[in-house]
Amino acid sequence: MAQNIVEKILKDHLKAGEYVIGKEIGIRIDQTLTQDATGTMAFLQFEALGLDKVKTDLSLSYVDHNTVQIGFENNDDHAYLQSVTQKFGVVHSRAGNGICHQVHLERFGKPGTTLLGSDSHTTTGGGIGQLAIGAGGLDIAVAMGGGNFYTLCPKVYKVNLTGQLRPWVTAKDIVLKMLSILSTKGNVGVILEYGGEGVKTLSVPQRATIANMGAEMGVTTSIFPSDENTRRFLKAQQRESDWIGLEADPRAEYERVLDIDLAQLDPLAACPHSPGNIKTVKELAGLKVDQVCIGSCTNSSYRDMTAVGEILDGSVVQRGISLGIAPGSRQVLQMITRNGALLKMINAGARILESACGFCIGNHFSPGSHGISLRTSNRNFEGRSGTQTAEIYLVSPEIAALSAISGRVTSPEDTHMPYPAVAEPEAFTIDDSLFIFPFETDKDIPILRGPNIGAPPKNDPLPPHIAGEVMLKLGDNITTDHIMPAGPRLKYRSNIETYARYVFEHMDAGFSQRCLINKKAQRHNILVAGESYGQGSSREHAAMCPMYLGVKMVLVKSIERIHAANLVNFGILPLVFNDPGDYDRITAGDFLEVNAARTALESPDSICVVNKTQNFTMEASCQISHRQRKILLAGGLLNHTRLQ
Ligand code: MIC
Ligand code: SF4
Repeated sequence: MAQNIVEKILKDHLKAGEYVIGKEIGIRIDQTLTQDATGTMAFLQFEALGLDKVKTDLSLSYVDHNTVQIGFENNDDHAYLQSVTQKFGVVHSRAGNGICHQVHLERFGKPGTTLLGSDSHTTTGGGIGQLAIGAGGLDIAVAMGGGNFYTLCPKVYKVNLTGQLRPWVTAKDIVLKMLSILSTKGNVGVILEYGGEGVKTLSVPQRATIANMGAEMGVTTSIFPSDENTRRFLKAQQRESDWIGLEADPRAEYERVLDIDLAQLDPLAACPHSPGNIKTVKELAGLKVDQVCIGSCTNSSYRDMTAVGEILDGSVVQRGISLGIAPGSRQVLQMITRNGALLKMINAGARILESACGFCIGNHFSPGSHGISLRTSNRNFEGRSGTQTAEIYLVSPEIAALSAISGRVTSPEDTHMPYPAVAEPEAFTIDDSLFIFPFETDKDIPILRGPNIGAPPKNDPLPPHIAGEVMLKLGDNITTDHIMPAGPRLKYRSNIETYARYVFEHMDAGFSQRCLINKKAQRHNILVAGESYGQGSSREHAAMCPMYLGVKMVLVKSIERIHAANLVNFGILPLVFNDPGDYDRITAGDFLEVNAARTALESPDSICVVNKTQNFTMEASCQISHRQRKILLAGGLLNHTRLQ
């Protein structure tokens, strides 16, 4: 039977379940990646599983998120990761080597294989024809131990690209166009497979930009064929032997087909405060800008950076604008040093930032109050930049660079500058000296645990009855950045007791205190929210810290894939209203009850929730698999795995 690319890879990796769309399947994972902000917990949990070595073909640990190092905490994390990875047979990419997704694409991504990463933008690997999925750290720990990864057998949408991009229209605009079609919600259980003649006009880094921001649509991942462009990229990375050809069979079937004519696209921008809020750059032209940030795992390749250098060449950044540029990897930085693009940036007055996540995660470079910041990254959630009142617009590197010179959002029609077409290099600079490759003899290496390294928190099995107060009633599109802020709090990722103080920090400063008081008095805490709860990051801390605070249940209109899995992994009951109208009948502070919660899970489509305060009942469902039900009953995946 004719197969699409997704089917080919999934069937080749199928370990549990049947290949039936919408049903849960377990797949073998060939490669894993972790980064420092989620990796410390992933490895602490791996240690708790009691295994002596990772069982994947290749596991990577990157240090790229917490490199600001104000105080001892980040450095403690790096030292822990360097030692723990050597002990367990994991390759470690040291701080300074670059952003995990960019570096992984350059040096390790392999077409036709599976990659699971504790970061939602692991999907970037789809650009090289890898089935690359983001998940919570505990899922990665299990996969590193050789366990299957469980996910819904996906609905596959084909994105049929035709034509060719016009000058100044970029890969970023293709994915922003996709966001304008599919939006940021309602795409749970979907994989996007790109195909059509237009694909041939896109290089691997351009495809990676598109696959990267699939995460913003909430799809499981996106994937491109592996073709001659892929082979050329791998050859230029001295990895041609990693290439295999991969394409859909001619009559492969898809759940849906979306057609995009590349020649019809315009430069686009995602406006505050959602990656799905799309306008054309032309519509925004003239808007005064305060800051421009170029980089992040979406747009920091050699090609992007060289184009930026060309645009900035001979100009100086407009007064009043701060331009920060973070090349995506040490390889990119080395190459733009050699080709002169870096000097052009420096001459233009750009502030050259470390090859790391930096501004993207609000680690530094926060805009001023009410500042307007143009960024090439993938998320513009309110407050994520570190400034609650800032307004972030997401654009291509080319538009960002043009606007940094003029001080206003600039549409290419308003300049006479020729478009800087940059060719992919024949050979990338290969220097793997910042990777630490483990040796057999590293088994006895001591693990370094500074005071910032805590332990994974423990949880009890799911209680027989859940009864508690609605501690917070939230609206639609609550992101994991709302739940568990990053920025200056990132350094507490390895220390749950401290990090938990900041849950919902910017929405309700007293939240964690109130929860802890209830927990002490043995009362449960409950959260109520609207559509698309838990969008964004894969950070399992957005479930782990609420668990630590005694949150036992969330009741929402809909929930995003990674966060839903994380809630189950940490023993929190995820319930979805059967009638979304019931959401309006609940007030914060109401007392809710689910009687006989453990047995109620046996009829997961109609679980009765009683509102004791207002005296009415509602029905909700718990859309999880049989396997997940056991995890939930055990109080989370760690307990469940130990029981087994
Ligand atoms: C993000 O972009 O939000 C992050 C920071 O990379 C997260 C991971 C994290 O929270 O550590 C992600 O995308 O999963
Ligand atoms: Fe890092 Fe930003 Fe990419 Fe997340 S989205 S991995 S914070 S660069």
